[in-house]
Amino acid sequence: MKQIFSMAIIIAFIAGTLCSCKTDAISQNLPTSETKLLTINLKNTAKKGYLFGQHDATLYGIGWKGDKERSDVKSVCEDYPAVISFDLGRIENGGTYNLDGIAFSEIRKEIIRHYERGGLVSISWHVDNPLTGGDSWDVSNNKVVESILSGGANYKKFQEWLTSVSSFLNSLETDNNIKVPVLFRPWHEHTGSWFWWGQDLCTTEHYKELWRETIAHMTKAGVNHLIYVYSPGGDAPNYMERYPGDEYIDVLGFDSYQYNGNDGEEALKQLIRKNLAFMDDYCKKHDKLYAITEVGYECIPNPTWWTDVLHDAIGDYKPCYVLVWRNAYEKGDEHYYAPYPGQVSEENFMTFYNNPRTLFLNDINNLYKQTL
Ligand code: BMA
Repeated sequence: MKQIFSMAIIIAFIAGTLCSCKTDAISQNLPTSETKLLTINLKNTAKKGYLFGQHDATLYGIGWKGDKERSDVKSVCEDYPAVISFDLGRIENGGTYNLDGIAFSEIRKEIIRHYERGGLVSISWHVDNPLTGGDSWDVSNNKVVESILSGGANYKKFQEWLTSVSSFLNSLETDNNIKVPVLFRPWHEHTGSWFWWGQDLCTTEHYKELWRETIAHMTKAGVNHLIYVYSPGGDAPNYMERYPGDEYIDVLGFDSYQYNGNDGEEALKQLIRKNLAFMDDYCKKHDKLYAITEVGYECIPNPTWWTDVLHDAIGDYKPCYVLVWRNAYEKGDEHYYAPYPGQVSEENFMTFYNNPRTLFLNDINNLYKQTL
């Protein structure tokens, strides 16, 4: 954190955006210097390799929950994932715990802690259905999005839900009053129809408006430490159809998983290559970053999956980060995406870890030191 912060000062100073501009920056909702720095660092690290990430990595793992300074990835390679993602689902109801049973106070602590280690943080939001009272996966009604946009019957309620999110985001502050920059990834996997904001559940215009109103709310609430991430899911032949626009999005991504056991390997590789090829081309032309925002093979039964499938599929493309989903503590050993000691892909994960193109926490801290 120290290195990052010092570098933030140097860069911000060079760009002439520091000191007396701080108050102005807040009133105009310009991104904080740390947020601008994060974008610069992501661009720089993407030239060298991709940051490895995992969802909820330090909150729990297989056979444990809530242990301090622990992560299954760390137990395997003695290093933390460079990126850790967290989810705010259920914060909208004023609840104490998120949809996976983790207290928001713990999530806040871990976010700040990971930033202080030098790591990056991403946040998704599996938000409940504001019209039916069901969860994110309740797709029983195709008027939900319309109902929460301005003019809709649930507009006010949804603005209050957004306030719960913006208040939480604004509370992500270190003891030195630095707001932790966040890769914010709402409304994900909308190209499928499994969430109430999905493809068949709203129109293109309503989906784009949902993004615009979300960002407008954040801006009004003074949330100026977000990097916005767009992440369609699955095959997404219509990847750009509902893209809100370059003025709203900083990072393009996609979510994709291996299904059908080892037979699904080729399908996943092709999907990864197809999406990376598209994003690489688009992002070069539009000066954007791209990432694999979620990927994985549940329970990783292929002992060489890390090198032979994931890394092989990524090839020479330059996503800035690649993130696998959670090691669910509450599902026995049936729902996990990173190895833990004794898991069949553990050894291969070490080969993956030792590849110079995969970047973990120690790598970013070393890279930033070199930059200084
Ligand atoms: C899904 C699964 C669920 C979980 C949700 C949000 O992919 O892992 O068990 O509730 O993500 O984390």
